[in-house]
Amino acid sequence: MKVVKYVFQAHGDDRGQLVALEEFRDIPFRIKRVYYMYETGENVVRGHHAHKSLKQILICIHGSCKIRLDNGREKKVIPLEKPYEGLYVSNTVWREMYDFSPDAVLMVLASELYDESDYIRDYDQFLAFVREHGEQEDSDDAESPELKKMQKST
Ligand code: T46
Repeated sequence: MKVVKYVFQAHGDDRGQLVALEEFRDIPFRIKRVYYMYETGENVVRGHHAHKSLKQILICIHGSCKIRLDNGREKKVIPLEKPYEGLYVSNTVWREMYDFSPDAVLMVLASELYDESDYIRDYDQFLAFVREHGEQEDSDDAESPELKKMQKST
């Protein structure tokens, strides 16, 4: 499974750091929604689902956490611990977020508005969906030449 992680440009000066994210320039889709999670309890595992069409970028803007990605054939664990790194998570990937540090803030940029009917919450249904529709994790969007420059191989 190919993991796409972006390293965003930080504009640092003697005052500190600033990261700016623009759709289609830094993020491979139109950003329709932003949400974030914080004060996640110790030993909590969030997620446990995939999506039919939603694409997202996960950025741990404070603290750290781990993301387990599963495309139905292979699983990978990606630590997120830098506020200038973003993990691209395509729709047809089962995801779990865990091992949050007490100060972790996980921010998510999403390609669609919130829609419960887009969730696949049953693992067997997820496997059937991938069999029927194929994997879309290596989407052309995420692989555009502009964005490729920012990709870090993991
Ligand atoms: C995903 C992972 C990375 C809303 O009302 N609007 C929203 O935009 C979202 C994301 C959630 N909610 C409500 C629905 C639930 O009552 O917030 C509650 C917690 O959501 P959920 O249990 O889906 O959270 P996670 O952390 O399991 O999953 C979330 C996203 O839902 C999901 O799309 O990929 O983060």
